[in-house]
Amino acid sequence: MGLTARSSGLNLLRENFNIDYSKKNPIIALAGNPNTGKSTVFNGLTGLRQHTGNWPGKTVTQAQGNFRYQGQEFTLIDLPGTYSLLANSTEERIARDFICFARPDATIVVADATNLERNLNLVLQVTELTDNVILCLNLMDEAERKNIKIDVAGLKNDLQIPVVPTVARDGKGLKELKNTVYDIVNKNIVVHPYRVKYSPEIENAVEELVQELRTMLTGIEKYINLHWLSLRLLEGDKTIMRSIKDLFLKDDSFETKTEGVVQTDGVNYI
Ligand SMILES: Nc1nc2c(ncn2[C@@H]2O[C@H](COP(=O)(O)OP(=O)(O)OP(=O)(O)O)[C@@H](O)[C@H]2O)c(=O)[nH]1
Ligand SMILES: [Mg+2]
Repeated sequence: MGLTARSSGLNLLRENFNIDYSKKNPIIALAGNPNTGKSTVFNGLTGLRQHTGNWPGKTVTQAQGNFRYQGQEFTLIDLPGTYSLLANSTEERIARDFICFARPDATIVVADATNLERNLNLVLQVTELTDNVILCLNLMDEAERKNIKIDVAGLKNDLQIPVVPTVARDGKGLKELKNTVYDIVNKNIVVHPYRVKYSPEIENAVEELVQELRTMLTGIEKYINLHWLSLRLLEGDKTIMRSIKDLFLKDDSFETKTEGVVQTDGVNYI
């Protein structure tokens, strides 16, 4: 099955998320656990040039703003604070769908440097979905106060993504953050994040499913990482196919065809 006219371009997909795409700015998403300083980073980067509304069809607030760096303008989207992208709540589904389908040009994950282990969970989930991820290690002053020492170079090396330490409340590190966004968007830095490797059984099942999805949803790999989608289907995520259907497909035969592929364990994904 081919995709319908609704999905004939990335800009059309982005319109589903109320993104003002008229300026053709690169889109930068800001993700992170609750209370890590996302809004402080957002305000620090955008100043007063921001606009708030709701995510389409949801009561969750959406903030958008612009910032300039080296003569280029970027649009920043503040995603709801989430501990994961497993779509267990409205907030998680919004964040997941945005990164998955609006395909931001870069995603900044704001992490609490005093609570790195918990925060890295989300970082690994985001890097599973997209390459262009920047880890913003915020609250570095608090970490220092608590005598927590972070091996930033080691972290960067392990995750294979840019890591920028910040104290957003004091504006520290924000210029470096803008510089990193600029470099990624303009391909001065090419990011290939570390990805968790699963057992051969899982990787083989994923590969089979990727082939099936490629045939079933012609052209979808332009918009979504099929390896990631297959993993979600294998673990029984009931929301992802609904999101794909809402955003991409009008064809009613999709449900039947999808069931044929992914209903082997009796779970209905629609
Ligand atoms: N010490 C310190 N405090 C910070 C820093 N960045 C943000 N804060 C403070 O941390 C608190 C939470 O910041 P927010 O920007 O609201 O965090 P958030 O991630 O947007 O929070 P939610 O939207 O509720 O998830 C505020 O009191 C900020 O002033 C920092 O680098 N150092
Ligand atoms: Mg906030």
